[in-house]
Amino acid sequence: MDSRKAERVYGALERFAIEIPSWGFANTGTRFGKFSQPAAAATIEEKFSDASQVHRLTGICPSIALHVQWDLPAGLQSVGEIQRLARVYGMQPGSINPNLFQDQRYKYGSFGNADKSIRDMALRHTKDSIEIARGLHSRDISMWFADGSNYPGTANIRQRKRWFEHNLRACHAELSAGQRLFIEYKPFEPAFYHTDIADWGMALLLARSAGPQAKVLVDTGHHYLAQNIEQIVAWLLSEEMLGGFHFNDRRYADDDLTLGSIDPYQVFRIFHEILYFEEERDQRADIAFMIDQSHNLKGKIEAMIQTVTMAQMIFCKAALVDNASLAEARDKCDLVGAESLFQDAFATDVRPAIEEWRDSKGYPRDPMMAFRESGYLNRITNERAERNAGSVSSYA
Ligand code: PSV
Ligand code: MN
Repeated sequence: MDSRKAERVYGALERFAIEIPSWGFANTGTRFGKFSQPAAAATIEEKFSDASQVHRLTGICPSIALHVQWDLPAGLQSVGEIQRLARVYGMQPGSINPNLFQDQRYKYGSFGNADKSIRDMALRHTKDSIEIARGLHSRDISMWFADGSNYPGTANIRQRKRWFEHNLRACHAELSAGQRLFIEYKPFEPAFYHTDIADWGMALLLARSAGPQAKVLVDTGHHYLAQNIEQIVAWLLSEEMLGGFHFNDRRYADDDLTLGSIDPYQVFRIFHEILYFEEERDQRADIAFMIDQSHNLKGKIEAMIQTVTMAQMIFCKAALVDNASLAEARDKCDLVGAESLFQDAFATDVRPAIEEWRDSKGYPRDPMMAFRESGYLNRITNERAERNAGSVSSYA
């Protein structure tokens, strides 16, 4: 690799960080069954501990996303405990995710529920979550709604839109300066006829109506097959409405597969849109990179290490695209030339450069091998196996 390329990779490595989710370390499953893992985390302390291993070995995941109901069961009263764990494990609390989908009262929706008392309850929970975020110095509140309907004719779609607009405005009014409200979309599941926030256009309109600190969150698994996600990213960037990502890969729907396991080139194209935008503006895009995966079969910590190192590698490849030459090729309608710039960057082996960077920072050259040799997995398996055998707690 020539020195100009090495410099680009180094620059990418110096700035790349990605948030990992607490729920990626807990036992989860499919709706057909749960296969409990003996080493899975069951307490918030165990989740912090496991997440800190991923950061210790890679150096690129300093924060952990928290789901309020799962990780702060006492709500605001749990803030002190999270602060303590953050100190002990050297992990910052990251995005705060209100839970508006598990309580029995949300059977017919949260912000879209026809019952005002339930819409109000959902609003209260979100306001509490914003307060929790403030207490933890977390910048981002990430909203995902399961709201929708299963049968035609059963929901007043326009009325529900108004209810969403109303409550999201009320949430926005609670934000401190600097905080952000992310609105995530998803085409289907758990609702199978209509979902209130089904795509990026709906999320964008709701974010715009909520206020200037509301932005769209793109979960890569939340698209119809064959949808051009990097185009959505480019449009949101140009509208200054892209807040962050939930990265994961999928083959069919919201499969929560390891990032890059099915289509690494798509991740490359997404990263390239961001880096190109930044290069043109000569300014960093203010975007939160986050993982949203919970593994049913793979070992959870290993899967997370595999994910974040994959993200790092693809980000470096995307940084290799020579955007000046790309612009020239595009202007000349040199299609093969332009496409080759993508393909050559994607095909470049950046692993030796990444290993050198890790070495220079005191991180293991091979984080996965270092994890396997660390004995951590054996230790937590011994500590947790008996308890985990007795309970198959799950929420995904
Ligand atoms: C919903 O599928 C989702 O992507 C939301 O971000 C939730 O918070 C997360 O998954 C829970 O696993
Ligand atoms: Mn998500």
